[in-house]
Amino acid sequence: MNKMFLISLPLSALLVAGCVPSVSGGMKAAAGADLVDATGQPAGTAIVTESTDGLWLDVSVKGATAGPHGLHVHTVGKCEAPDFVTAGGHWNPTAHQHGHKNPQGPHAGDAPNLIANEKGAGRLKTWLGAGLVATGATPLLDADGAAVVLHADADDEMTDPTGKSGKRILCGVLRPR
Ligand SMILES: [Cu+2]
Repeated sequence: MNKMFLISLPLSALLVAGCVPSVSGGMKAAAGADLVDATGQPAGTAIVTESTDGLWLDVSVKGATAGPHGLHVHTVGKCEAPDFVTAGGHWNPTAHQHGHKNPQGPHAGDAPNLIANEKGAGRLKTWLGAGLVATGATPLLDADGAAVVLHADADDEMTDPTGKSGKRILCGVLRPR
């Protein structure tokens, strides 16, 4: 067997994979948010990436209770503690109902549950669907912006309009990056 071939194959695969976003220019971090809790303390970050296949959301949190938490992009970029009601409902430019398990769903801002570990930390990366951050007919960052919200309870991904995910415990205003 050719040893060089064995060694070079994974390296070249890595290089190709690593080069695709920068070469194509198809992916870029287009918006980001610093999440805060009800007392205003930093509690995580969110990044929205715009790609040729739509929008990706990558959220990292800390200080949550262990277990599943509803996670959504909400339609107003305003996070007033302690209840974050100012963030409005879920971002829903296509006028669908809530939840990936809802036949009439989902909202564009619906994400799967984020699972926090025993230390209260969790990360979730998910595809939000087709969409654009700042351009097009219904951009994510429209006049009143958008926010990322983590809830106290699990999202049943079915019940319109909230998924019964309970109180809003973390919130972050999405801003262009
Ligand atoms: Cu929500």
